[in-house]
Amino acid sequence: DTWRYAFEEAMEEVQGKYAQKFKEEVEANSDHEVQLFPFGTLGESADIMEQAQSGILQFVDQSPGFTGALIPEAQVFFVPYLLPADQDQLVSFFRNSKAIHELFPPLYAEQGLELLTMFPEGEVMMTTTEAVASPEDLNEVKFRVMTNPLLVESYKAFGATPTPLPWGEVYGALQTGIIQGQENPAFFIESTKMYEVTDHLTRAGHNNFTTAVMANKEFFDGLSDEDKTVIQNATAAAFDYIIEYQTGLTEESVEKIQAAKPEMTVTTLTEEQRAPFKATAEAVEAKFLEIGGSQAQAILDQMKADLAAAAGG
Ligand code: 6CS
Repeated sequence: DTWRYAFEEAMEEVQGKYAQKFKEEVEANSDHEVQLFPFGTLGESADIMEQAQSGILQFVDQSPGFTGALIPEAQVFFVPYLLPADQDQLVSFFRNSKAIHELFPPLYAEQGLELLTMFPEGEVMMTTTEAVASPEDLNEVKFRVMTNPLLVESYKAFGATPTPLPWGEVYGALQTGIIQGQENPAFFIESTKMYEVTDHLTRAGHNNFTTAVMANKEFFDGLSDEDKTVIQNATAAAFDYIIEYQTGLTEESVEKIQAAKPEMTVTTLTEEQRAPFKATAEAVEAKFLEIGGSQAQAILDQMKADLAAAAGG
């Protein structure tokens, strides 16, 4: 039989690479086939999630950036400066986090989803039409964010006017001036040519892009133990692969952006410049506890314990 798997990016972007590896592993170790649906073939993130919940799709990759309304606790990934900038610590967190492996799965299960994995896609960077060195520079800037209430709050705290939009509308909205900024990992800014419609790239170090892969729960629960093992092994192999795949990807992508558009400014904010952005974290965290669902406190506490463990402390 054929299992259908949709994701939010193109085939040669990070989620597509992950999905291709997952497919390869499943097909090498079972008689099942996996059919891949990249961004645009079945709709926006919200559409593919609905299709996975209803069982039209067996697998879906949807980032917490779009899962906020469904699972309010998943908004925790938008508390700025919560995840570490250090790649080894970040990977260790994703591998070992009790929040991810034990606390989140029941929350996804309530929505008819079997959470298979979460993985990082890279440092999030801002691209804007005017240079950004401080929250004041974001004043009056209509800044596109994913449709996640806490991400909206975090950009409000950064001084911007957050504008939640599905991905498919972002390029056009920048082109026509409806918005003047957006954030994404470098590989995605490069592959989707966001640099064509913005002029300044800013690294505030405030986040890493997290994504999640899920199966329809009824489908998953109905599988034989053997098939469940095939899926779990494919998930683990694809996780290792996608971490390895991303080695050097961020800096290579920044270089490609600069080569494609030499006049694009690339600015890594200094610790001093980051300070006012970092100062917003406490208020955004408080907001998370307010709007992050009944398990918000438990998730945040566990995340912090997991992050401390990943930091070796
Ligand atoms: O900004 C977005 O909406 C998209 N960014 C990435 C890196 N992946 C998918 C998502 O839709």
